[in-house]
Amino acid sequence: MTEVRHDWTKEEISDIYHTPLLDLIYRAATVHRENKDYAEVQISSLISVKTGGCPEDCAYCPQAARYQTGVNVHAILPKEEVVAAAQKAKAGGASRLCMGAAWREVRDNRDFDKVIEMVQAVNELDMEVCCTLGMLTESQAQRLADAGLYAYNHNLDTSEDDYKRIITTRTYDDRLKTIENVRKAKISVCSGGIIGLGETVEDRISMLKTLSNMPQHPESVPVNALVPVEGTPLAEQPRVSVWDMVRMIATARIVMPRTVVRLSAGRTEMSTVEQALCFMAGASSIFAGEKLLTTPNPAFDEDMAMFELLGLTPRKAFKNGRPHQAKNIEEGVIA
Ligand code: SAM
Ligand code: DTB
Ligand code: SF4
Repeated sequence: MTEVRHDWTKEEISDIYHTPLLDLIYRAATVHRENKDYAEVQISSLISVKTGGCPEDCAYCPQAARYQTGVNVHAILPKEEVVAAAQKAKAGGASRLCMGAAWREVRDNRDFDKVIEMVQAVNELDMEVCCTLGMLTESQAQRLADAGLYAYNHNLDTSEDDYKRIITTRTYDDRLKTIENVRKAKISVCSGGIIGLGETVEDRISMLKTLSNMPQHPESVPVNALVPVEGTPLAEQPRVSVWDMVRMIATARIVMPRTVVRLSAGRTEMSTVEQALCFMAGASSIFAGEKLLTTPNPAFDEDMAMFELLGLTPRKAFKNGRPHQAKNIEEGVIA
């Protein structure tokens, strides 16, 4: 197994990122094989439990109230609808359901009580449950953990320096604080970013430095390609090249060798060949199901055909135990 480091410098990460492409893929694939069952891919399915009307100004997001994006705004879903979606996702091969809410932060109100009930209900289906609800206090994180939450998604999106260009209604420190609160509650941390926002390569490297220098690496790191949505300030951004996706995934794999690197938003624009390169470069997870939160994603059947073709198998739920039983990722206990 590769040594897990928390002291990567920008120069080191930059050298890795800029390695000639085939050498980079080869190195990342080697690290992947030394640390993980490379043919096993974790499948998460997303559901938006509260859509649109968000007070934040994230420049990429179709759910921000201030942009006219035509998103189908709705209040919190009934628990039954979420349970039905979880059952469908499980039948489609997903081991994890991730519930998203267009909130700036969690408030201690009836809606949070409803989310807690959803977490309990999905947990009872023997699925890993993940939430992405915005900022959390320590006690809210604990409440989610007590309800059986497995993971919490809270992305850094870009570098600390670039953050103000993308979001002005909260700070990078707010983001890091929530991640710390999630850690304290012994919930598995899912945190990554988006490429294609107009960031520089240095910004990508700087974000990977922040993630890989955390005292404990996030158990999962989603790498999203921007899905440009009409009405958002980033609607006219060109699509990122698959080579940038591959470089980002490979570099994340090398600097965080035991982490689950998720090939996230943007797959509808990618061919099977391009996705295969991402798996080769160390991706070990996807979001499956025909929708992400509000935008399209490949259907379960298409993904299963791809898995069959590439010889990949879906990871079983709770393969590495439950987070509160785990000691830490360095021992490869949870992911
Ligand atoms: N409101 C919560 C928050 O911001 O943490 C949770 C939901 S938010 C939609 C979850 C993540 O989705 C964001 O942090 C961002 O990384 C990703 N995301 C949103 N819109 C996207 C887009 N158009 N393309 C790619 N990723 C996107
Ligand atoms: C993550 O990193 N990507 C997912 C999940 N975490 C919540 C969300 C992608 C959203 C893409 C735009 C949309 O569908 O609204
Ligand atoms: Fe709101 Fe999250 Fe979208 Fe930002 S990314 S506008 S916080 S839903």
